[in-house]
Amino acid sequence: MQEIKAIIFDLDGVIVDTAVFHYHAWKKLANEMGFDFTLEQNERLKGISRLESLDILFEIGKIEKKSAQELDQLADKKNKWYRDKILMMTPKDVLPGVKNFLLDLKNSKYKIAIGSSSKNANTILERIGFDGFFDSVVDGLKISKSKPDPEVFLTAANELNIKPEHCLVFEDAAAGIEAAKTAGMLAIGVGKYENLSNADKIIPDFSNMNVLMINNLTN
Ligand code: B16
Ligand code: MG
Repeated sequence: MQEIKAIIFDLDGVIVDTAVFHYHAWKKLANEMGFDFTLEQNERLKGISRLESLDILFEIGKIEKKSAQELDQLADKKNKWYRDKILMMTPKDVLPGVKNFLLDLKNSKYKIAIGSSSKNANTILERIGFDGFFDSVVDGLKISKSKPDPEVFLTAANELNIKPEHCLVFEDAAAGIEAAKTAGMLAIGVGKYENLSNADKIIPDFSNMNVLMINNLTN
């Protein structure tokens, strides 16, 4: 493995637990349309854009295709419920170990970036006190194809001026692991093996993570 020079973090489910807010909002929409939506089914939506997520939800609920205007209205509705939750976030919502690890990285040779499919990424970063903290933030507003396409991570590497093979990505979603690997980066899963079996390595969370442990992840 090549030397690691940059670390790219997914946002939802890695820095903060907003994945659960997405789930509750999609479940509420599914329930309104007359069907249930389980946590297991929600795994398919992680890292995927809002409208692509709605497509998958329709497939799960066996709902007939709607017009583009109706789809936008449903996606907006879900996004309003989701934003109600993220607007109440504070720096206390940063997941355990993440802040210390990020500070450690900032004080070392590594560049750090966010690579998220979310159009709400900057709102979340402001709420949790990480506004202006990262060397690059690539979110759903900067890309045209969401994960599993590698665009989000390749754009981050480009903004950092670091080659993809020198980048390590932390991801909680199967689609994100695929995106990182397609980009030619080291893909580290954060969470459970059953959802992240394609990752190069998996960590449960960041509670024991520090800069020295990056070497363990590259071997
Ligand atoms: P929004 P990530 C992704 O963020 C989420 O995992 C995914 O569930 C969501 O649909 C997507 O962002 C779009 O989010 O509706 O806020 O634009 O995990 O790539 O940080
Ligand atoms: Mg995620």
